[in-house]
Amino acid sequence: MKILIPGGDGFCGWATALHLSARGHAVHLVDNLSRRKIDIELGVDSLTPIAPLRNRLAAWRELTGRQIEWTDLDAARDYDALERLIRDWRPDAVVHFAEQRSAPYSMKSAATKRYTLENNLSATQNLLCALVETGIDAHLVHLGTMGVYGYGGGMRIPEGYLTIQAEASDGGRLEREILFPPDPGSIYHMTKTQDQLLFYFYNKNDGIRITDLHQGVVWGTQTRETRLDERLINRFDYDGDYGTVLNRFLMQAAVGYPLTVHGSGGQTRAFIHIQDSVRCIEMALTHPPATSERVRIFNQMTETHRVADLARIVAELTGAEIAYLDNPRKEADANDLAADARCLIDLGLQPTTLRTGLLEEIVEIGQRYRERCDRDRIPCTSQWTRVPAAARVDRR
Ligand code: NAD
Ligand code: USQ
Repeated sequence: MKILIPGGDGFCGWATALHLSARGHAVHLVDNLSRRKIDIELGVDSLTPIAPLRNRLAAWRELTGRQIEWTDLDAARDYDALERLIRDWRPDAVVHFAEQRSAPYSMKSAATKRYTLENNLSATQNLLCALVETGIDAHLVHLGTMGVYGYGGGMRIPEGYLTIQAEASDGGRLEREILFPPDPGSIYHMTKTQDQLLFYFYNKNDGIRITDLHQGVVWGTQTRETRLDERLINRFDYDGDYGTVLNRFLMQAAVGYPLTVHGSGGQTRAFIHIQDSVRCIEMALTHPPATSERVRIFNQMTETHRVADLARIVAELTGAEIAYLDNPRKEADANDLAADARCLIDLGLQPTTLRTGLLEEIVEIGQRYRERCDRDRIPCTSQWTRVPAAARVDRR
């Protein structure tokens, strides 16, 4: 297959690009390096020493003989160049990672709220528009988030669609499947709920074939391919804006920093290892929806855990201390989370579990690169609201 990968220099995109290239697919990245530029803006850096993208690509070619191409363009703003690229290169599939993906960054300021919304929705709209205009029948695979569901609000979460019963116009009863009601918890998560409506519309109106992968928090760093050489190493975000919870705990344990649990740690979230994430994307690509099929939605997750339990597991493994901090976010202090995730298992996924991968991650990444950690960048400083915690109304 010829696979275009917008966002292919990022954490999930880079690992996916190498995984697909190793399996013989022709891969072409689109990335404007905005993520590396945000690191500079925030004064932070990946814990792992990531090579410049050109060096990464040259190393991959030198080690494997396989060539990955890259076009440096902004998928949200350079529409004409994007359309031209799609028309000329004629991809069979597009795997879309090109969005601003940090919830805390999206809540930092008016500028980051506006950037996140404009960047994410325009990138998605531009890709869909370019597929329509060029008439190229590529399968669009999008990386969405479990956060679109608001973590269920006590209901078991289906894979995208909820069956409802309603009164019919003739007074009888009817049954319908509708998109699960969106309930975003940040501007970033809201952009993903709005992406869903764009997909619904372009699929209905133009017959674009789309798979939306509602992914949980990704943990781990390396895959089989990124391990081949240090020039291929994947990024590892640990700072208060981009670091995700489990990877932060692993790094904090390695550098002797008390594990930063928000509130009581009763928040339950879905998780998946980066190696499983790239396999799931490959399976979605090799099982495309039929031409007339509605948007296909898979929940891309393998386990659910409470934040406090993750901290306890990491503390037991390493002897780390746990700190319970005021929660900078506006989110339920505790929630249950039960979600269907059969589709990818039925396609053959054999998950990496937390128990098997944690220690390896602490040693291979956390301890190896601990000198690169800037402890001042660990605290989460992005506040969801200016309303004091005691005066907040929590609807969930
Ligand atoms: P990332 O920030 O590491 O990578 C995103 C990449 O997209 C970066 O290389 C960035 O430069 C590029 N990009 C952003 N906007 C662009 C634009 N307008 N034009 C061209 N390139 C652009 O993020 P990630 O962790 O790899 O996440 C990738 C996708 O997966 C995101 O859409 C995210 O919402 C989703 N996701 C990530 C996680 C996770 O835990 N990391 C979990 C669930 C879903
Ligand atoms: N948390 C802590 N301590 C920390 C960091 C986070 O307790 O040091 C808590 C948060 O308050 C939250 C939970 O851990 O309750 C998850 O936070 P996170 O930063 O790991 O994840 P989140 O902000 O939801 O975003 C990440 C990715 C995003 C993806 C999402 C999947 O950045 O791109 O969409 O995970 S999901 O969580 O399923 O919506």
